[in-house]
Amino acid sequence: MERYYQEDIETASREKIKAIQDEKLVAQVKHVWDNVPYYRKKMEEKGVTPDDIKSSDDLCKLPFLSKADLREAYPYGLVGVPLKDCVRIQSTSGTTGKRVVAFYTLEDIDLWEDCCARAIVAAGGTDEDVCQVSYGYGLFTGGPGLNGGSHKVGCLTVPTSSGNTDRQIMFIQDLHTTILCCTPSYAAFLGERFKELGYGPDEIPLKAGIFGAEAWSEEMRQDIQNTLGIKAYDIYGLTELSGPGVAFECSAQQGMHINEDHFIAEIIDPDTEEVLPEGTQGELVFTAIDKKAFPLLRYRTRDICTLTREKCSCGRTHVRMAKPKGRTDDMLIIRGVNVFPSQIETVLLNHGYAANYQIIVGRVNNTDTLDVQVEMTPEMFTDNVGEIEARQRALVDGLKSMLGLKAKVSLVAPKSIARSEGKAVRVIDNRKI
Ligand code: DLL
Repeated sequence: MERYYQEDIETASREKIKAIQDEKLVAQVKHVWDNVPYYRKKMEEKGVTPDDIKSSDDLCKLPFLSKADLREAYPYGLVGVPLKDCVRIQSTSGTTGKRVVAFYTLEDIDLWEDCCARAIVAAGGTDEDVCQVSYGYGLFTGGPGLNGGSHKVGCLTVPTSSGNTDRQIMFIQDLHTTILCCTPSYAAFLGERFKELGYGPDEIPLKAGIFGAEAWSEEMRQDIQNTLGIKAYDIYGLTELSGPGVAFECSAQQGMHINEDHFIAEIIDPDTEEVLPEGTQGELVFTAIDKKAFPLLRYRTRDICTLTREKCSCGRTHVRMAKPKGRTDDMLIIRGVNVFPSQIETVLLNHGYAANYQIIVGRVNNTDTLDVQVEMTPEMFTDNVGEIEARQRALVDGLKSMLGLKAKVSLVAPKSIARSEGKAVRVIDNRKI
């Protein structure tokens, strides 16, 4: 039987969800207008006042916020409450430009942790479970968010943070950890290490994993599920909107339910900013309707995906988002063709490889080059040149039919591509240098 953390709201009728959103949005717009001059100015420029926002149907009248706004308003320009009411910040790793710094009141943290608790219960978690949180702790939201959710569910929480793989494995085995929370690439790495140590899936006490923070394919899910002997659940979120738990997967594993009592989701055309109908692929935009310290309205995530309100077998009524296909900013344009790393990953996993690969893009004589380095698994490792070449050719063909592009494929020895304890680095684009 399906269990819920907050059944009333998770299974509420669409009418009830809309009524909640309408009421919260109207109040949130007023809060932002009164307390965030940066956004008020944007509203004024668009000729919108809080009086124009009478329900969620009016959301489309509001201006968008983007990462550029966050940079411009850094660090305090989008904070909606006096700093004495903020109790914490979290921040992204920020590879380019300024980091994103998000602020929280105690109530904001409470609702964030509720979202994570919903995800843990949806993955089968109860107060009988041992939940190992192997996302990074500190500025990254993964560790603190899932840690808080795990407490709320009453799991015995093991805050290992990321890294130190053999210690992770020791705790899993000794404490009989049943739920593992980490990035999918780290879960795959833990799976490899378990295998090396001679543990089969039946000898690992884990039953579920809650994996997110980066894009991962269905094929990678199957792989992780098989090596660890678990059911693997996706979880989505971003620092700007609190962290993990904006959306989470249920037992149906058919998309992630967005916590619509806290976030309103829209899909827009990233070029025209036009709102697209349900089911159409585009950029995901979120409005936080009850977070007070960092109340972002119509925030453009750059994540590309689709939404569906089709009935879900788990009984939850909140809208579902598909696995994000990638980000507008990690979509590669190679010889004019749009390529998402996730498409390449799908081909590799379909050919029996693990998700240990690197995509290197370059430019020679004004033509883009696409180089895919893939690790052989220990089982397929060989020094027979003919066999390696045949395998490489098979991948070149597979990539050609998926992308319509000719790539160069190099098979490399097992373990030669660096592993990540957090988000994996898949793409090296030398064209930008
Ligand atoms: O990655 C929050 C998080 C922590 C989510 C732990 C899930 C688990 P940021 O570092 O701000 O926050 O990165 C947010 O990561 O816009 C997506 O591009 C990507 N992302 C997050 N979850 C998923 C997912 C955290 N399940 C950015 N699938 C987002 C695909 C994801 N991409």
